[in-house]
Amino acid sequence: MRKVLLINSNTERFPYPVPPIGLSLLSTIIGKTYKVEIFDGVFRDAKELPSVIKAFKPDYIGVSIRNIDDMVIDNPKFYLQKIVDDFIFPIRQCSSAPLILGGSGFSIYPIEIMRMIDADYGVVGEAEVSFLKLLNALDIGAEIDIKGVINKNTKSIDITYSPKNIHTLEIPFAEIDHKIDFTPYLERGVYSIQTKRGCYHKCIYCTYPVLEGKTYRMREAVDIANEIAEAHKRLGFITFEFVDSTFNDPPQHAENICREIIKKNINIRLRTMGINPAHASAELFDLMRKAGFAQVDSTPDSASPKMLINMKKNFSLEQLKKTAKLLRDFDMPTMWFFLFGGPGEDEKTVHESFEFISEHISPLDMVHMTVGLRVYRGTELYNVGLAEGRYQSTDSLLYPPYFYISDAIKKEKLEEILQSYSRKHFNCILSSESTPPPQMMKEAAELRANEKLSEPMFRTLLRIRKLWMESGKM
Ligand code: B12
Repeated sequence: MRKVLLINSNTERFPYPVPPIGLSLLSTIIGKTYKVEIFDGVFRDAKELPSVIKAFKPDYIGVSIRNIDDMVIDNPKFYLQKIVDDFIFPIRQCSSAPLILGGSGFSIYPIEIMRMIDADYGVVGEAEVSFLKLLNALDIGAEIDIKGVINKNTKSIDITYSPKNIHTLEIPFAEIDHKIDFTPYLERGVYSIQTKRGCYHKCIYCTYPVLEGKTYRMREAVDIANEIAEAHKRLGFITFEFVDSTFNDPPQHAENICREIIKKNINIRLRTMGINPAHASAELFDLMRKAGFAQVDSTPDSASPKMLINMKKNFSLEQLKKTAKLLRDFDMPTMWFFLFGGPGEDEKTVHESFEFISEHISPLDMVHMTVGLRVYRGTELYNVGLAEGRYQSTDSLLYPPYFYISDAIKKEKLEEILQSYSRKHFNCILSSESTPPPQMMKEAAELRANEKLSEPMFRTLLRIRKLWMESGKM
């Protein structure tokens, strides 16, 4: 049996370590015909890689590139260079196995990254089918002509993956804990679950439709509940997190998933990103609470009626207010995300968002405020910036990361307003300042232990932040 080493090159542990669900899925698919091992860079030191390669002697090496940068405008973390230094370079030094790249970060910049990294092949987008085909073709020395597969000489590729007329998603259970040592994730991490792929929203800056396609492909609700129940049986009381672009779209899918989980009658904690206000309802939140949801992320990006239109959000301010009220009524701990600086943003629109934040968001909930929108090819914002002459079509925007900020407000003014707001509102935090200092983490951990708090960590951190701000410590 030929051997494949899959490497998770994501070493980021903020805001918490995320397990390699994509590699776990690939491992299940190719594991039927190949011997597979996953090296998980989140918790294993990349320095161990050469000895792992020497012992395992892989015929192929696949490296997953999830994060390129952290999308923070000031002092951005640029992960890619570290991946080259800590993973790619040592791999090339100790193995001549074909090196294959993939992953969501890679798929946003496939051509640029193939040029930057000395790899043999790259698989763009989801890879359950194409990666297996590539390995099979390499086994027999066949010509490589597979949709989504590129090499160093590829000049261009249509990165928009849009399967037509497919409504179901058939993927195996990821069984992440069978593929990697899951023990360290039990402390601060989550168990990732994907319920569908695709996104039909048109938010101008977003890569999700580019990466996953513009139509939803859904798994059966009962399968998702079974996957959760089985993992729960193996691991006990853990947090499961949905990694879908938006959780409650289509709404019936989300509701059905909750109903199936409720039927299992298991003690778990659930969380999700992407609560879309257009389809939030009391029925949905009631089901979510009963299923075990302990916290959600809500990403309206703005609460200015003008900006909701400019950013092509699919909901109105009224729907957003209704969602905020439902979240408070159902006492659902929520992390809110706002993106400031999109096309047309000015002082008035920023203040409109703040009006909403002050009046409708519980002070117990955290509000993340990001300055500037990271621009990616394949998005409408990219074309806006191009038309405004901010960059040329030949500029890659990969490094340094390019951020869009409306000329009607400019970076300095925007930062000044957000900073002054965050000084007055302890629950409003700039993305660039969102990593809690070690002392704050320590105090939060102590408070949780002493008071036996089971609330989400962000709420405990906000308590400490409030104390620090009131006592002038920050
Ligand atoms: C869910 C999610 C989150 C959740 C994670 C929750 C969790 N439990 O995992 C949260 C909100 C915490 C999060 C945080 C961050 N995220 Co995020 N996240 C996503 C999202 C929406 C889905 C990722 C996912 O799990 N997909 C499902 C799995 C099954 O797909 P996959 O991993 O892509 O794998 C498939 C393919 O890529 C491919 N593949 C993967 N690896 C390999 C390897 C080989 C060899 C091959 C051949 C193929 C292959 O095959 C797989 C199966 O088809 C993506 C956007 C997207 N739609 O992809 C952004 C995304 C990955 N995140 C991104 C970023 C930047 C971040 C943060 C750095 C943001 C921040 N400043 O905090 C952090 C980093 C967190 C960390 N510790 O790494 C960016 C990365 C691009 C970039 N700019 O660098 C993305 C692409 C969003 C974007 N802006 O476009 N994220």
